[in-house]
Amino acid sequence: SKEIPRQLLTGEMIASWFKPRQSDAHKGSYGRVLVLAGSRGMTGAARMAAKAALRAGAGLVTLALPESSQPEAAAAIDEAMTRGLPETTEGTLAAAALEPVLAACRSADVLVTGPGIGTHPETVELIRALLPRLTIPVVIDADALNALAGATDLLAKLTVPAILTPHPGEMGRLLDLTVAEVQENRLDLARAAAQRWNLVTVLKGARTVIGTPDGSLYINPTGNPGMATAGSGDVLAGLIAGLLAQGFSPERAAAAGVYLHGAAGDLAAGRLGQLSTMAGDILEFLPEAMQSAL
Ligand code: NPW
Ligand code: AMP
Ligand code: MG
Repeated sequence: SKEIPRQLLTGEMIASWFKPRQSDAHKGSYGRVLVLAGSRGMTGAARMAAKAALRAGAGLVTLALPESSQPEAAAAIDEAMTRGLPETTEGTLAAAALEPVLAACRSADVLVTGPGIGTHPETVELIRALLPRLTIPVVIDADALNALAGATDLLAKLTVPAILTPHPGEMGRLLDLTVAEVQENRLDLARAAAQRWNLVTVLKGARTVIGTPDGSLYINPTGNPGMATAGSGDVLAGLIAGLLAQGFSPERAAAAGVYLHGAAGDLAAGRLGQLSTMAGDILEFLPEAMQSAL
């Protein structure tokens, strides 16, 4: 893969993509993010994605989750609006959530979905029915990626810009490869997926690789193994969605999100140590990471 053009992300590159806020800006100027995430027992993933979208600077964030989890989610996050959706007896998103989700999408600029939704067959059905009907850009993470395993033809049917954020396990499920096979071929696979499905593919892990539909690749130098901790990826998905909602192109939202997420993880590990770093700490250090990069 020596001949593949690739670029190492730099702080200067990222900084040049951010524009100062207009003095007459209002929250409507910075986009509305709909976070479709969470299920009974995994509401933390949903909250962290929502908080990351807010930290990224999105104007309005709505967290939509199974109705029995709504009170708990609402109590733990002040800034996001919440919305309860039809659920299965197991407290996961039901297939009947499709119309309410499409309605919520009509008042959003970006959707991020997958963190903590689980793999209930009805949830899988919902995600598979939803994606082809979307009219807003989407970040597809975690169990929304798993819902596409064996149904990747749906990705070719997307009519909106999309960003996939698989870890090596999720990438393996999508492509029917082992984790080892994914890791041996990270650059080629990220690029091939991006080109095949005409979307941005963020293949996570040490040195995250970002493939774009035009065939170019970015490699991220930030981050550390302290970020191999529960919820780390959920923060990244929300962060990218928050940037997308503010008008970043999918390529730049993905690249800037990955870079800043790693930079926040590096600050957290510097202060707290790699062992003790938690995903919530990545969220806490995001402002400092953004201020030092920008
Ligand atoms: P192994 O174990 O090494 O063989 P899953 P998940 C592999 C939610 N969460 N390098 C790994 O392989 C998420 O949002 C909720 C190599 C293993 O097979 C999801 O919805 C939280 N391999 C759901 O949980 C906090 C790697 O992938 C597999 C790799 C399940 O997500 C936690 C594990 O992946 C969590 O975020 C790497 N860098 N990374 C909450 N508080 O609510 C992964 N693998 O089975 O998709 O499980 O990622 O934990
Ligand atoms: P997830 O597995 O979805 O929670 O995502 C994990 C996040 O942590 C991704 O953004 C990874 O790139 C990041 N991460 C995990 N392990 C490492 C590592 N060894 N070095 C740098 N970043 C990592
Ligand atoms: Mg994840």
